[in-house]
Amino acid sequence: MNTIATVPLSALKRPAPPAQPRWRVDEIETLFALPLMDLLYRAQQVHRGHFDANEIQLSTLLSIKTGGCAEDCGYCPQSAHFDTGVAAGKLMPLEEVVEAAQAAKDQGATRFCMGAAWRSPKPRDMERVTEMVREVKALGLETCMTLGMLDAEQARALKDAGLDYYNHNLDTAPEYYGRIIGTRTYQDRLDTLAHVRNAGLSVCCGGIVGLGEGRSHRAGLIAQLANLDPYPESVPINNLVQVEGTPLAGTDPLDPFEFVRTVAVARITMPRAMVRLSAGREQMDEALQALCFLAGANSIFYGDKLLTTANPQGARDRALLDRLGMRVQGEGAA
Ligand code: SAM
Ligand code: DTB
Ligand code: SF4
Repeated sequence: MNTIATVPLSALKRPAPPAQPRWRVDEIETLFALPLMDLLYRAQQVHRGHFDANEIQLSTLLSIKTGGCAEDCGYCPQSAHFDTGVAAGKLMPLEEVVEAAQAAKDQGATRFCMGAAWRSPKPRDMERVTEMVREVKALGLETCMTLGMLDAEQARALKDAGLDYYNHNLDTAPEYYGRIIGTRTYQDRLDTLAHVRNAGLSVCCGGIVGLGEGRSHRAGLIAQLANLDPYPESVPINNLVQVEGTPLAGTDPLDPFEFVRTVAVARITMPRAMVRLSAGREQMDEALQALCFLAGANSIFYGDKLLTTANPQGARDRALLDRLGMRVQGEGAA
């Protein structure tokens, strides 16, 4: 008797890997509510279980297409919906991108992230950005892009060109999202993330705080990120940089300790992720940045500019890491 024919197809499949434990929002709120010293202690324990706690990764960011974006993200100086003084530019020529990548490498960056202010790339754009990935990769740098929404085919094309990471943020909790962005839905973002994951790219996905949201929304954002299966390899935590002309300019700034808590909770719930202390460092003093590292942040954007706003000067970052006795990933002592 042919046993195969009588066994249901599902029984022939390999057993599914154990499901990643899901975080409930209330469990994450409980973490947020811990006394700060207890929260930092737990975050350090998790951090040291997976990383060298004295090592920081440097990523450099380049805006390859600035301003004039069709989306209406309420925090963003590059949206065409707001008058912020950021001029709409064209896609940067390949040679300039490669030059900037080489300069970043010379300064110690190991990852080069290219960002474009698009709703999503057009076919002509895809030809040009895949060429950029090939050339930057050939310099020996890890590559990351953030170009807006992708479909499955675009994600595969970027993977085929050699892209390592794709950055696409969930930004905030689903319940608060509609207050900030009207032109693309939360589900649109989840769909792009699924295409990126299915194409075999590593996922860089985080959010932004200081939008006037409450702690429950910050916990909701972390729950969304931590419950992605698998959770992102890289998690940027941005603190709102208030830009005149955006609807969010004038928002009450977030308590700095609440920012530190958000980093710590991201570390605890996503133990193996690189947690990146992203936008907002220029507005933080050095002691606060050190607290973020203690909370488990282990990556920063390095270079004088983010996309359109200021970032600390490279020399200042080097001096800070030196004072903290921290090393740069891929180098000797800082
Ligand atoms: N246009 C692409 C997109 O949104 O998909 C990629 C670039 S966009 C600038 C990447 C992220 O930067 C946003 O999701 C947001 O979290 C962060 N960001 C943008 N403007 C910011 C600001 N003023 N302050 C802090 N973070 C900001
Ligand atoms: C991310 O989460 N933060 C970076 C990167 N991904 C592309 C961008 C920060 C932008 C800050 C505002 C600006 O400089 O325009
Ligand atoms: Fe456009 Fe990205 Fe800015 Fe939103 S965050 S307006 S999609 S550049």
